[in-house]
Amino acid sequence: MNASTQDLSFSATVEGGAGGSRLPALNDWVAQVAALTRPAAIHWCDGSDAENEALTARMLADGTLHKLNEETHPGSYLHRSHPDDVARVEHLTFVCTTHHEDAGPNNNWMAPEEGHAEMDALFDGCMQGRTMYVIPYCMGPIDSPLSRCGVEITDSPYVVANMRIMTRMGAPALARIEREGTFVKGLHSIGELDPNRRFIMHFPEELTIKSYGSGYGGNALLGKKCHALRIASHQAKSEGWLAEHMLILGIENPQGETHYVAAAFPSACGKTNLAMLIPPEGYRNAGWKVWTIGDDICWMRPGADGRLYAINPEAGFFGVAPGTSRNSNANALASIQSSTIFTNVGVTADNQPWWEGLENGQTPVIDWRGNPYDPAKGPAAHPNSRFTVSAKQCPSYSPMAEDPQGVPISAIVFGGRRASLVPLVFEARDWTHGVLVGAAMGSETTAAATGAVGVMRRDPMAMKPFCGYNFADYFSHWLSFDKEGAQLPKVFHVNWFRKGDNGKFLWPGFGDNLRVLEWMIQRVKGEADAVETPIGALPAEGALNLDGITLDEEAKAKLFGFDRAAWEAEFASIGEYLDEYGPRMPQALKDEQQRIAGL
Ligand code: SAT
Ligand code: MN
Repeated sequence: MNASTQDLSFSATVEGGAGGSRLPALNDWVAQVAALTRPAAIHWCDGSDAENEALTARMLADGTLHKLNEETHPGSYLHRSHPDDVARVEHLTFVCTTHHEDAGPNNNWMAPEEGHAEMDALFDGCMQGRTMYVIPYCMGPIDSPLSRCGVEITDSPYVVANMRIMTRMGAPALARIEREGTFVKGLHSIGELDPNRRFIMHFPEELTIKSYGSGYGGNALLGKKCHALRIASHQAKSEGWLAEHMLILGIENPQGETHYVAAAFPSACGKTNLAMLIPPEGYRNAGWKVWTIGDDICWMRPGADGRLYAINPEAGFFGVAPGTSRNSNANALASIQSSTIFTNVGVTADNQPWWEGLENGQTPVIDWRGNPYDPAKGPAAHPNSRFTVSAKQCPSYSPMAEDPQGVPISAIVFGGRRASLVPLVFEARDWTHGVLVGAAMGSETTAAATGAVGVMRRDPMAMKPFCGYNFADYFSHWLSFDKEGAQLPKVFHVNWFRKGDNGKFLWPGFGDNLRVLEWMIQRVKGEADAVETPIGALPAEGALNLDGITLDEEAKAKLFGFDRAAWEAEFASIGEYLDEYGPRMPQALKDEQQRIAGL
């Protein structure tokens, strides 16, 4: 152990791994945090199986985890979070930059000194009697130049177990951190799990995160939204790359050619399903395959050939359980048959995990709160209940996901949940238009964050909750990629969620979304026809393969049509939205909005 770790002004048992690092800056920070939070023990995580087994045993003993049916779900556990702690809390999430303007109207802001003072008061003595875990992790393949490292300090063993699945955690990450000397500092405590003493604060200028009072997902697994999106988007801006809320998939055609697509959708809008798409039968028989690289986050940067190369910084999936079935996502279902942590799902009489839409013929007896299931009291699984599983368990996981150079992106897709107006698919005419399409994205809210569900809000590039700086600067950054030598992907917009007058979805979705992806790839190759409209290019009649599915006239008109009057109103509202950002909003984007607003 390094001398600086021994200089603690109080005594804590140090356990696990090397019990310290070779990096004085890391040891000093751990010592400072320990002096503030006063844990009973400090555990340096090495990521080993033995460590995981010991932690699991501890969590089974104290009720943090419940063992699920070992025969049907080997190595799998259920965690029930506090019922007031089941989703991200956007109103308690802050970006603390020196200048308020740098955080932008898209973020809650606090001055850094004030933010630190607020958080440090909460952290004062909060780990007494608890073990403090030090988790070195790497976002992205350990040997990738696109990857970035962090260290999360937490008093939640559930967080450790999840971080072990979601990131490359432990000894190899620590070795990289010791070599590089820099890392993102994430401090987390579940505190009292009191919603009135809960904050998620980001200090992008210091590469620091402080999160208190929640043990749930994106609030607590700091490598995910806090680091890989909010802090990373800030880093990416200064270093010339992009940190995005996007899935990445590969589409292999019958000729054996694979095209990679990155797609941004808000939380709980089907990213995991699209990333793990199973081609419809006709496509399967013809030899089409879909490969999963990632389901939530994409880091990309221009390569020597001018194309954008992308990695998935994560190593696992933190997917929404409800709705996951053999029909909707057989790959996800196959992935979660073993070694999976389920959070806030129901359980059956024989102790199997259960959620609405599982459609396996079983019934729940216990709900997500741990009470006897009573349909009158709501669903058995919380609508934002989750599974945490290693990406390696996914049958469609691409070997290219581990490639340190990343995969070249042929198309970028933006999409939201829009019951009306927005057709199934359209193509932006160039990069600037594509950035506007992303900036103008709207979607109806979901259960992934606390608050009302089903309310339409602007969610540019699905980054509203995750962009760590002013959206106006973010759009400028996006526009800056269009420079000499760039071979940028084509940009598309999709809407799987268009409804008919009867309130039912018009497009079958799921596997059939491959038809839309096929059209995009054909457009990339210059092989498919389109009709130009002011909002972009729509598939020409017959250009998108509809063999084997029936769409009535209303569906065809709404999925492939363009309603001029309704879009005029939409563009007026987009213009108002851009104006909210004042003079910082890039003129090129405003000009683009004006160009189309005339229709
Ligand atoms: O809880 S998370 O933020 O990790 C999941 C999501 O909302 O996308
Ligand atoms: Mn997400």
